[in-house]
Formats: sequence, C-alpha cells, structure tokens
Amino acid sequence: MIPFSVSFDLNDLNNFSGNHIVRRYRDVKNVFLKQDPFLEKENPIIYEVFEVARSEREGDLTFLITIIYPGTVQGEYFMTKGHFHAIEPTAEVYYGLSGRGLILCQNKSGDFEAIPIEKDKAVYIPPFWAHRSVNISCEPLVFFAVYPSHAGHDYETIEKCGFKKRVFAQNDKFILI
Ligand code: S6P
Ligand code: ZN
Repeated sequence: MIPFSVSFDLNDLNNFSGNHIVRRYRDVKNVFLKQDPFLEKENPIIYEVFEVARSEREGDLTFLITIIYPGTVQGEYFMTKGHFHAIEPTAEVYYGLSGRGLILCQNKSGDFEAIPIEKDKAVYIPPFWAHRSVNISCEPLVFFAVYPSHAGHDYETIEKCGFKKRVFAQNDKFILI
C-alpha cells in the first residue's frame, strides 16, 4: 500500500469511494427494546458508515466516519448494533465531529461504561470491550474512528447477551436503564 488521503466532506459524500454501509430501521430494529409501526413503514436510515478499508492485514489501519441520525424508537435513542472485535485484543479510537452521544462499552466480565462523545472529544475503546454508539442529541452524531484492519467484527455475542443498559429520552434528558 502507498500513502493516500481521503475526503470526508460531509456535504459531498455522494462521491465517497470506500465502503458505504447503510443501516435502516428494519435492518436494526431487533436491537431496540420496543418496535415502532411508523418507523417500520417509513424504514428511515438510522445510521450509515463511510469506511476506508483497503486491507485486512495486521499492521494496517481502517478508518471511517459514522453518522447516527437523531430520533428514538419508542423513546429509546437511535444507536448502532454494537460489536466486539472478532480479534479481541484490538482497540479503537473515536473522535467526535458533531452532535452528542454516548459510547456504551462492555467487557465479558460484565463491566460497563457509558462514555460521552461530542465535537473534539476522543474516546478510547480498549481491547476486549464491545462498543455501541448512541445519539442523544437532536442533530446527527458524527464521529471519526480508526482501528486495526485485521480486527473484524463479532455481532453475534452482543445480539445474544445485549448491553447492560439502554439509553432512553426523558424530559429532554437521557437516562440509562
Ligand atoms: C468499527 C467501528 C465503527 C462501527 C460503526 C457502526 O470497528 O466500531 O465503524 O462499525 O460505528 O457500528 P456497528 O456496531 O453497526 O458496526
Ligand atoms: Zn469497532
């Protein structure tokens, strides 16, 4: 691989040349506590990822931006599916670009942390911690992330055991339940 740069101009992502992953309501509805008939019909985009992944080799890095749109499913804030890295001893760094959110982190010993993210705040997700991002603001939550290219994703473990806490809107604030 040779050095390169990529534009993440949020006003011009139509020309993005990497992996574009789009998750609509019906793709991710099972992660929410309740279901919503209106969202089922409209099937809006809950979040999307623009990822530059040119290699899966150990030593390389993959980087991306994630955009999580504002909204709730019956009061539960829009969020990502969440995952462990398949190669568990791999960390990740998130860097907030706009909006406000929480990064829910959980390890297999049952420890749980909810780390705030917002513009210009960096979040470190250590090896062995699953992570899920939640938009707790009324604008898109946008963050940059970088992680080892060989890490891979394990979604199944979180699908089975879930995160210890969910994030709901209550009186214009968030609560963890
Ligand atoms: C990848 C990194 C992010 C997430 C993205 C969507 O390791 O943590 O790119 O993939 O924020 O989340 P998820 O849980 O659907 O992959
Ligand atoms: Zn990750």
